[in-house]
Amino acid sequence: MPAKPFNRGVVTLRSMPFWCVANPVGDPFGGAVLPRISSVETAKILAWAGKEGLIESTAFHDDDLVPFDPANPEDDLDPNSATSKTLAEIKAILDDAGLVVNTATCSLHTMPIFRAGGLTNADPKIREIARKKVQRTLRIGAKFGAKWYTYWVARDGFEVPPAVDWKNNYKWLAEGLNNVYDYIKSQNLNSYLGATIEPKPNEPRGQMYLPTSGHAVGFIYGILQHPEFFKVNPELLQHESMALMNAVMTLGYLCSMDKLAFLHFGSQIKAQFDNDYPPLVGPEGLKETAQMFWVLKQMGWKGVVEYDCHMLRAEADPEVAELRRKQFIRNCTDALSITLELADRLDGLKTDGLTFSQVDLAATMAMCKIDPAAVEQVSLKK
Ligand code: XUL
Ligand code: MN
Repeated sequence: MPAKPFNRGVVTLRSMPFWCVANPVGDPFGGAVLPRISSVETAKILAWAGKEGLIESTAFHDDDLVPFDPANPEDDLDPNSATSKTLAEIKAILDDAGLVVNTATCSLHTMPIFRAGGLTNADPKIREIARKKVQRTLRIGAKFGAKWYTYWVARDGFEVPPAVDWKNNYKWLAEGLNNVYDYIKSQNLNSYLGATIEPKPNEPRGQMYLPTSGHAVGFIYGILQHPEFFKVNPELLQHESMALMNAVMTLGYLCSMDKLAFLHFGSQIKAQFDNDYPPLVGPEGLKETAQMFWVLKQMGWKGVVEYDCHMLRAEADPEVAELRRKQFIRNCTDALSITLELADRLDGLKTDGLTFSQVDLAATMAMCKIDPAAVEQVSLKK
């Protein structure tokens, strides 16, 4: 029973990842609030959301679905392994709800062996484990028909610049991503349209090697063997706002470079740690969020919007954990609908003869559906 594509405005599909729904919402100052749920239980909540018409798509890290044992990196190739059985069970649940998989990503951040980096780890033995884990993720993604493979920069970064092997770190990163291309092609993993880089300025490392979308595009063209295969999935507002970038510019830039694959979507207080608030939740970012979807329409982009956020820890109630998880999905989807409506209201905005400030006020009135007659238009008086 394939879900109907969403196809509203610039958004073709709405995607809710496994890790966002399963998130037990701990933070560095306090532990998990919600009970942990299995990958099969998470799939069932996602299937519920699909059947409710809230989402059409999902995404996962390899170990959101099944654990990884470095001593047995090909367990997924054995049809009788616990891994294969769990994957088959999850696939049946997603298929029944008509959910498609937007992206598969390899977690190179959770296991302590990757604490000093995954693809850029200075230890060739760790890089080899990372390579095998990426290949297994690519195979798992292909089983689910994943459209993209995502590399999030994760622990590939540093705290101590003189301790970094600058002559090699970007070469190792390129080797890791060239391997993604080579493996997809050599194994005929044909569901993949391409691979994406998700930049982030810091967290979990003090500094990360691909901090912004600009760094990611430069890296793709500067060093990768198949630049046409790689695009970017920025996380907006969060990741670029952490570095005081403007999301509208990021999207205008990525569309101009033809490098926007899909969006990770949520909300953020500028210059803070990665808040991962649900879209439109939090004290700031309303204009920027609406303008993001306005600029995508201007640029003629259409594609998948994937939420990448979690419920507020303060509202996570373990007594009603499943209800909160479901409300969280509804909130994200409501926020996207509200945003699309706000962005539509910016269509046809007349800017001729107005100063920049007047354009901003006119846009705000249009977005908030304020009748110009209802305000004394002193700004337009000389
Ligand atoms: C981290 C982040 C990740 C990636 C997938 O900030 O956004 O969840 O999206 O690994
Ligand atoms: Mn993300």
